[in-house]
Amino acid sequence: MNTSHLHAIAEVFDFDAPIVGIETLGAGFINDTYVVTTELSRYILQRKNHLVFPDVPAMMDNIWRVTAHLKAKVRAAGGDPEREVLTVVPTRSGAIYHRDGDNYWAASLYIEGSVTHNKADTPRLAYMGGKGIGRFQAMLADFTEPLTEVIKGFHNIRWRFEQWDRSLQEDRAGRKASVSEEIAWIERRRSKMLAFWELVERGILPMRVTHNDTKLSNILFDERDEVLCVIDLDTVMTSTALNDFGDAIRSYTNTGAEDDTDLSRVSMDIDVFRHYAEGYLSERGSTMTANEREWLAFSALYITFEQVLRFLMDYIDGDSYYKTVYPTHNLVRARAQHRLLESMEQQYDTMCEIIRGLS
Ligand code: GN1
Ligand code: MG
Repeated sequence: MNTSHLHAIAEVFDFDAPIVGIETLGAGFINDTYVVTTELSRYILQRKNHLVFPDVPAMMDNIWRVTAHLKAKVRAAGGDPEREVLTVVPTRSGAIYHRDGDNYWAASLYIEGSVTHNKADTPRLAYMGGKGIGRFQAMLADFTEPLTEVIKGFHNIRWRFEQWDRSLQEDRAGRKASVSEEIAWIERRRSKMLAFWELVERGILPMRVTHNDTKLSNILFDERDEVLCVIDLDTVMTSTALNDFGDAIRSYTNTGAEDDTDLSRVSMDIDVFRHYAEGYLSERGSTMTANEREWLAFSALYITFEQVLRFLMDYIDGDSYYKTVYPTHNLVRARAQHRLLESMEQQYDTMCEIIRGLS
């Protein structure tokens, strides 16, 4: 993005002082993120990917309402709502996003002194991450307003299978024949995964406000590694809370990388699972139903399976969704996530025992 254009975009937002610099931050797969420094403070500026989020205004409205609810809770508990909850910064004309041609932009406060971690390499970090998401969900347990489903069927495996069947039929990039073994991984587990989603459809697992991208790096910690707040609220929606747990387990417990080329490095670290579950249940325990508790461990398998499907489907589609660095990147990701899934399947009984032991 051209620097002067970026400056012009940043000028639209209601920042506290003249802008002195703009730098790129991080490397998400979806949005482009910048840090804007003014003479007085710092802000986060993001170009929201409207190919992934077709209705950015509705997405920003979800974020606005959910953060307002969280801020009220934090205020009532005597906390600092500007540090413990993400704060959306409106434009000078009071809008919660800015549209520039085809692009949508949004800004938030940069929380000074906060740090993120990419890997839960200590038991305490895993525990604190679980607490962070557990608390987020507990504070939203009484949020009953409807939220827009910003990405249709995001963790709905029935919908993912519809997309999957269409992808295989179209075979847009001509890659299908080369991944028949991987396709079989998906098909073998189809009915089991659909059976889980049916519990959600039948109301046996309740619908709640969910974050939908609960990796460790989406939690800000303070200097003492206490949880400050949960960020990246783009995918906040109504779904089963179990998937927030499952997605965290998928990302926290992996002893390898999400796109590891060496599968011998990839497995689920059961100790990390235990610590995360302890932290999560310490905050959420009392707001969970018996059915949620019973299916908690399975949600890790479900979400990891979904990720194998999504990476593989994107490979088959010709890499149109995830940013990739090299041509087989999505295939490598799918294989590495499949290895993780197998490791979870092998340890599933132990995972269930751990959850029962914490009840
Ligand atoms: C995407 O861009 P990032 O890292 O926040 C994706 C998640 C995937 C993740 C895989 C909106 O998240 O669902 O789990 O990549 N987000 C969206 O690393 O599709
Ligand atoms: Mg995300």
